[in-house]
Parts: sequence; C-alpha cells; structure tokens
Amino acid sequence: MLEPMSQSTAPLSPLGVRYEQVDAAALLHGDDVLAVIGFGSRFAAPDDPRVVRVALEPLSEPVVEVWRSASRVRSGREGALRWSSDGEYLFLAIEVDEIGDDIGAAAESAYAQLIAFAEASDTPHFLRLWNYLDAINLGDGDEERYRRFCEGRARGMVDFHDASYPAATAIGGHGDARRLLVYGIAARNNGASIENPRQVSAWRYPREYGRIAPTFARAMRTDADQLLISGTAAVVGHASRHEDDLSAQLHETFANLDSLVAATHGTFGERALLKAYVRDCAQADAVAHAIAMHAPHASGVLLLAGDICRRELLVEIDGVQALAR
Ligand code: 3EB
Repeated sequence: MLEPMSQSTAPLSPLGVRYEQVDAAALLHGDDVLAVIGFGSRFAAPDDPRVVRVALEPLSEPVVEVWRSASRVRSGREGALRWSSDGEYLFLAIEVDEIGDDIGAAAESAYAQLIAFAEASDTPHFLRLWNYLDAINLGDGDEERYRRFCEGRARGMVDFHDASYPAATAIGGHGDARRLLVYGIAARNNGASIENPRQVSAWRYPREYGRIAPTFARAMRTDADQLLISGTAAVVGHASRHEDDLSAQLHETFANLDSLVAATHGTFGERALLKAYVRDCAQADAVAHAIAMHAPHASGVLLLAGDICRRELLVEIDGVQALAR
C-alpha cells in the first residue's frame, strides 16, 4: 500500500542576502538570483519579475540588495503580481495604483492577490513583507493614510491562514505617485514568529492607534536560522517615546532590537544586514554614527529617506541576521 504523502520536514536552505555595488542587469544573468531591490530615482530597474524599485532615496552609498537562493530560480508574472521561486522560497512583488487616493482599497487588493498566489503554491507561508506608500502621515486621526492602509491590509488578509502574521515594515515615501508597493518572501516551511518583550504586540495595539491594529509580527525566525526583523522604532509598550529627540529614540530603538534578538538567544547586529529609515535627511549622519557604534559587526547598513508610520517617530530600523543554531 502507498504511504500517504509525508509533509516535507527538511529545513530550508539559508538565503543569501547582501548589499552590492553592481549593475542590476548583470546580476540578473544569475539563475540563483531570487530578487534584486534598488532604491531611489537613480536606480534604473531592468524589466525582470525579480526586480523591485523602492521609491526612497538612499542617504548612504547607493547599493542594490540581492537575495540569492541555493538552487535554480524560476520567475514570472501573473496579472500585476511578479514572482520568483526556487521551490523553497517564493519572492513576490505587487504595485497597485490607488484609485481616488484610496490607500485602503489598494492595500486590500495587493494583499488579497499576494495571499491567493502564495497559498496556491508549494511555498504558502509568509515570512516577511515590506510596504511602501506615499504620504504615510497625511490625514488626521483614524483618517491618517497609515491607519487606512492598516485597515485595507487587514481586509486583504481575511484568507490568511498561517498561525502568526509575517514580519513587516511599512514606510512612507515623499513622492506623489499614489502607488503602493508590497513585496516579500514566503516559504515552503513555516517560520516562528518572535514578539518583543519590551513591546505590546502590534496586533494588540489599543484603539487609540486606529480602528484596526497593524497585522505584523516583530520578527520571524526561519528554520534556516535567519531572523527577519520587522521595522523597529522607539515604541515601548504601545507608546512612542522621546518625541523630537533623535538620540533618545535611537537609544530606545537599539534597546528594542537588543531585547528582540535576545529573545532568540542571539545578539543584535552580528552578521546583520540593516536598513535605517530616516525622517529628516539632516539627521542621516547622526543615525549612521549611532548604528556604527551599536552594531559595529553589521555586514551592511543602508540609510533611506523615509517617513515612519507615527509622525513623532524619527527613525526606524529593520534587517535580517543569521542566528547561531
Ligand atoms: C511600530 O512599532 C512601528 O504596519 O507593517 C513597524 C513595522 C511599524 C511594521 C507595519 C509598522 C509596521 O508600530 C511601526
């Protein structure tokens, strides 16, 4: 008698992730390249499903972020969706124009398409998503665009089946294209979500932050022992700390990152590829200096001009780092 199909339990191969100063078009010849992410108006994005351009200007040396697989990558398009996969990991990207400035509807549409595609694949488990929208702090109270984005994202996630939300970043650009970009990574195997002992889980934020709480985990650990760290800022409990004080916000952000990574028995910053989003370009040097002091062993740091989803927050840091087994 045939055995029932066994669930695949082999752990994932680690993904390579690096910042490189190379021409994107040359990279795309590699059939191990899962994704190439470029930043700002000077990045000329080759027409390839694996390429994403984030509309935030770099405030450090321009680099491209390259995700590499351990095996051969296939890629394609389905409607507005772009995908690539090596059978273990699925990279997905979608851009949705806001119709009538309706960021909620754009988010709902993007998420519904991402989830439908991943869940129909053999790589259905979302690990990490990045969200970039214009004018994230425009509008007051519950009408602020970030809050309406959160509502639409949650509506688009009604068919989301994993036990925990993916790690995420949501950052605002300075343009006025009103086009939402969401990209990210799903995998064959579930990740383990990590919450921060210093912070209330975002999906439990109280009503004062919006009608629908943000649907993301503070980090996701893959079974290849890679830690995908969500955007982290000076939020303690659920409250923003140190309004208008960059150095205190940085200090609090590092305390959050340290406690998050300590929850996985790791040390923040070791073998870490970091991104810092800086609201005021004039503060970029101070942010770069603080990161160099606190995470001297990072393998790369990219600074981007971007707005954090609460208007009092000046800086946010995300990243990926390898954990010891
Ligand atoms: C915070 O701690 C800061 O809505 O996807 C960080 C990471 C933040 C992800 C998201 C928001 C998001 O609430 C903001």
